[in-house]
Amino acid sequence: MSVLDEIKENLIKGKAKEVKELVDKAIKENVKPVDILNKGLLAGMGIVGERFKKNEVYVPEVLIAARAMKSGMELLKPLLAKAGVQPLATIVIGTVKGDLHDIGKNLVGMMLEGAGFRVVDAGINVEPAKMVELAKENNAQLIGGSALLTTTMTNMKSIVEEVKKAGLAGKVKVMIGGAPVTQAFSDEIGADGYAPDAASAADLAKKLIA
Ligand code: B1M
Repeated sequence: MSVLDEIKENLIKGKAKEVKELVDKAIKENVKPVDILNKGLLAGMGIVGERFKKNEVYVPEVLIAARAMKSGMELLKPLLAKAGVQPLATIVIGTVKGDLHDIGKNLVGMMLEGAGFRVVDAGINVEPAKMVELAKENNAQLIGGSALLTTTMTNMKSIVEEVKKAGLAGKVKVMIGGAPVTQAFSDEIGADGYAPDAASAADLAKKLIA
């Protein structure tokens, strides 16, 4: 098995220590950092995402795999920056105003990172204007809002409105999700997309920037 396949397989199993050691080994063997990223780490995270979508693995397995990815990324990040490898795009994510639930939002962030995005996490209980401010500051192409309460999901509409107010409609796409959110609600408030789970959120983000 090649070192890249070993990285992929160990990441799928969530073996953080092994992933870090294997990334180190690959670097010492002069494997290109971009290949370690795409054919090792992101390939493994992609498989975890697909299994999560099919309910073959659950939240804990995804969290453990994401932790393994992070351990490998620690070594790889400076090399990728040196090699001029750019993330796919930047996305600002946050749980909407009034809402403190962040487990799903964090999972979405990890999947997005696993898919190659730069993620700016605005945290919980985020004012819609703050999301837009962060998008401007970070030159983000996407904003992702998460809501778990029927009473707070309505605040997603304010994000869409703030994006329009800032003259960024079409330039900064808004995607939304969370247990009470639906495609119909997304259409109703004029969001650019809805995803039912974290792996689909990464797919949607890729579609929205294509
Ligand atoms: Co709260 N809570 N909670 N809670 N809580 C729910 C959501 C609830 C359904 C429980 C219930 O009554 N059965 C209910 C909401 C009812 C409703 O509005 N319809 C509820 C309530 C009422 C409340 C309080 C009001 C309770 C109270 O104080 N009286 C209060 C509100 C606080 C506030 O936010 N202002 C509250 C508080 C809390 C805790 C703090 C105790 C804790 C949160 C801890 C934390 O997040 N750090 C908590 C929890 C844990 C839950 C439950 C049990 C679990 C939520 C969760 O993390 N799910 C929940 C009941 C349940 O769902 N069984 C409940 C796991 C997570 C992985 O799933 O977040 O759906 P989820 O994310 C998924 C997808 O939705 C999607 O991807 C994720 C992964 O696949 N997704 C996106 C999420 N965001 C996305 C964004 C995207 C795309 C996809 O694009 C950007």
